[in-house]
Amino acid sequence: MLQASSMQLVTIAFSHYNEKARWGLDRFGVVYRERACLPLLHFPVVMWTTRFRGGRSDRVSTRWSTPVLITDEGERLCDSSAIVRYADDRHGDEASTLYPREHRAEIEALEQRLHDRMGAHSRRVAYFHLLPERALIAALARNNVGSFQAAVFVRGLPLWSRVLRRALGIDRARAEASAAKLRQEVAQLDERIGDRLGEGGYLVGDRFSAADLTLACMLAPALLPSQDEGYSAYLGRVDELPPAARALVEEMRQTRIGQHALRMFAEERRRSPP
Ligand SMILES: N[C@@H](CCC(=O)N[C@@H](CS)C(=O)NCC(=O)O)C(=O)O
Repeated sequence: MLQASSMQLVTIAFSHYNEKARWGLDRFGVVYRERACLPLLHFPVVMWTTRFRGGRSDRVSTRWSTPVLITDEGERLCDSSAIVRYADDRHGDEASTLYPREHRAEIEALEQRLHDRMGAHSRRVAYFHLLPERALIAALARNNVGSFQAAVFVRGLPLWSRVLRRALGIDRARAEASAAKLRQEVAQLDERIGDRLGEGGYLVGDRFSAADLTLACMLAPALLPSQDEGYSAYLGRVDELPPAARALVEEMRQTRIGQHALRMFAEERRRSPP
């Protein structure tokens, strides 16, 4: 049988869906090798790794999306939630599980809602502001993947940028609508559970769960947590953002939901083994 260290995780390195998978694996000490890609350059790697079978497309991604985990038993998991659940089923126990039995249904419902409603909107807003900023995209590439891949991406930026805009529906009108949906989602969550979050509370029940992990990741493109703050890839620096993006990030960081997400990175992400 193959060793645990032969597990392979194909990622778009800076993506929040991929951070979710890494967090789930790291939390339970699962050893894996990451093949970090940049958007669009991930296609051949995912095709090859899945032997052209891919996963399933969903509301926010194609069937060739990342993360993809190839387990030590050759199983292919092509979805971030499935990867977190895999790590949890395999290594979690009653004390460490991210899906405590008594709250499982509520946690899974929240996980799905955040995936669908928050993840795609925070991504669109982030791309809308970053794609015109060649220097920021170059830094994103160079700080997350090897120099050859980064150079290919930066060289082809006008082309990748056009393809990404079309594929993800990135234009001013839709980015503004996404920012509004993000604010609305944050406000609704705040109304529902904001009071519980101060003083060290959690989204569901009284301990850290997959709901907190998912919220932190799905909101990350609008919070831009640094590696010192706990995010495991480079997302860029808040003080280098163009003014409109910086204002949104600062606004999101000040909400109770944003504060909670940052606290989860600080307290729960950094504790995980590298
Ligand atoms: N449902 C998927 C969504 C993943 C997703 O959207 N991944 C993006 C990363 S930002 C991706 O790889 N997009 C490229 C594609 O869809 O081909 C999950 O949670 O794993």
